[in-house]
This record gives sequence, C-alpha cells and structure tokens, in this order.
Amino acid sequence: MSERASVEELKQGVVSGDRAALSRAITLAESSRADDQKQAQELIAELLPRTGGARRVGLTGVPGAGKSTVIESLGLWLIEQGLKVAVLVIDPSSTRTGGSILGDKTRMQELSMHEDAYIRPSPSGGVLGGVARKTREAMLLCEAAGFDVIIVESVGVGQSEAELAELVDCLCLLLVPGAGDELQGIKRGIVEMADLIVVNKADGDRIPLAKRARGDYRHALRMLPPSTEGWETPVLIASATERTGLAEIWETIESHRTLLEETGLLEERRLHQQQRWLSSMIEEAVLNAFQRKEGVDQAIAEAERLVAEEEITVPQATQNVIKAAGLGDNS
Ligand SMILES: Nc1nc2c(ncn2[C@@H]2O[C@H](COP(=O)(O)OP(=O)(O)O)[C@@H](O)[C@H]2O)c(=O)[nH]1
Ligand SMILES: [Mg+2]
Repeated sequence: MSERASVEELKQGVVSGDRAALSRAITLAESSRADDQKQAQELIAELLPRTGGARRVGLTGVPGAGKSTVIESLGLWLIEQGLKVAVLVIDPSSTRTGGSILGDKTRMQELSMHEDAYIRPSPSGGVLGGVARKTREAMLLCEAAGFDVIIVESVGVGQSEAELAELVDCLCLLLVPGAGDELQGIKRGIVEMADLIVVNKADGDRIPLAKRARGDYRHALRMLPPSTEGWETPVLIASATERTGLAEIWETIESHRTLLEETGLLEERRLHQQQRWLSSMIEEAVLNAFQRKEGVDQAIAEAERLVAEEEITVPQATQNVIKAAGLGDNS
C-alpha cells in the first residue's frame, strides 16, 4: 500500500480481511482531520452493504470484574467454534495513563495473537456522543472485514453503559461475587439495561458466594422491567480463569439474538440506534458551526456582561447571541 492508501485500496484490504488495512481504516475513521474524515466516510459508505452481519455484544462491569479475562476465554472458545472475533476496548482511563490497555493486552494475550481475532482499543472522551461514534465506525469496519462477533468492552462508569447499549444488540453485565448487598454499588438502571448478567470468578471458595449472588440477582430482576420485550434477563455464573460457563453465556446471547430476530426487534433496535446517532451528530455539527461563526465569541462576552449588570434577562441575552450568529428566527 502506498503512503496514503486510496479508498479503493483500503476497501479491498478490509474486505479481504487484511488486518493492517483494517487498522489503517479505523485510524482514518478516528482522525479528526477533515481530509481523513472525508476519505473515511467514503470508505465506510462503500462498505456499508457488508456491515450489520455480526453479533454485536457489549460487556460492561466495574474495573477488575474480569471483563478482559472473560473476553480472552470466551473469544478463544468462540474461535474454537469456528467464529472470527473482534474486540473493541473502550477505557476512559487509558487515554490518561495508557496503563489499562497494557493490562488488557496481557489479559488477552493468547487471543490477541490468534489469527481469527482482532483487538483494538477505542478512543474515549471528547465530544458529545464521541465515544459511541468512533467505536461504532470501528465496529462497522470490523464487520466488513468479516468478523462474526464484535465484543465491545467498556468499563462501567455511569454514562458509559447507556452509550454501550446504544451500540450493541446484547448488553452483558459482568459482576463479581462479594460480601454484603449484591446490588450495592451497581446502579439499578444498569441492571435494567442488561440483557444478560454474569457473575464471574465463580471458582475456588467463591463458588457458594457466586451462587448466592446469582440468586439475589434473579430475585431482584423480577421486580424490574425487562431489557427486551418478552425476555427474562438470565443470571449466570462463570469463571473466566477456569473457563467455565462460557458455553452457557454464548447460548444465552444466541437465544437473545433469536428472540430479537423473530420479533423484528433487532431491526427496530438498530434503526433506533442509527437515528440517535444521526441526531447526536447533527447536534454536534450545529454546535460546531455555531461556535465557529464570526462574532459569536464577542456576542457571548457581551451577553455575559449585560446579564451580570442586570441590563437584560438570560433569555434576552440568549436571543442576542443567536441573532449575532445569524440564526435568529424571521419574526
Ligand atoms: N479467580 C478469578 N479471577 C479472575 C477471573 N476473571 C478475572 N480474574 C482476575 O481479576 C483481575 C481483573 O481482571 P480483568 O480481566 O483485567 O478485569 P477488567 O478490569 O474487568 O477487564 C485479574 O487479576 C484477573 O486475573 C475469574 O474468573 N476468577
Ligand atoms: Mg479490562
């Protein structure tokens, strides 16, 4: 490939499953340079007919729950079943320290070296909806490259689960058996969003604890609305290190998939996700265009001054800024 590969070259590379081409394509999509974006969007548009076919699975849970270890074990198990697995890792802390991704790499060492696997950190932070968008584009590119399963690992920190749910077909919440109230520290909203709950580290003397946690969660779930209509969120136990419970996890993901397909919910969910994506991109673009308009900075400074001096009301000040940007209504 030349210094700057053409869209056609990249397309051929991605479609043939060349991982160097896939990596370049994802890097292009992540770039904020205008020329890169133009090329990336052309490429993704070309590849769109080849996307959508993968199982899109989200895995969330607190740091240390064992997400990366589960992916290593489950990923290798899936490869044994003849599937190709791509893993996208979103970790907000990684952009600052770089440490976590290193940790993830060592946790997924065997998987990362396998020719049927592809592991890629996904940038986090930045603009509104930014995480989900970059990861979504990486996901589409992995689908075009022929991966059957895309697992998105995202550390559970408040807002991120909702973003993850916007990206995948099946959201799996990973928990660890611990002392005390099993529901503590895990926000109810996240439990509600999960399509599958897995209590990990069910090994050694933690097995009874894990079984108790499973019971507690099954009980708690009865009082919550289902994540998906007609679906009762299963609670499983597993051990990523002992590699137990993996087949059950996959069977559950598959039955959830079957339900989504048979009811038409899969299409509905993906369409809804796409429309949310569109509206968040419009919001972002409008905001950017607004901020770049000449005179907007001064108009905001002036509005702040007038509001501070109680010359005008906040809504009036807002209107002034909007007008200065040439966006006022015609009335
Ligand atoms: N005993 C036991 N330890 C595990 C299991 N899964 C992960 N761990 C350990 O838990 C720690 C955190 O695992 P990691 O996969 O990095 O968690 P993540 O932050 O959720 O990705 C590591 O020391 C793992 O070896 C398990 O099933 N059993
Ligand atoms: Mg991890």
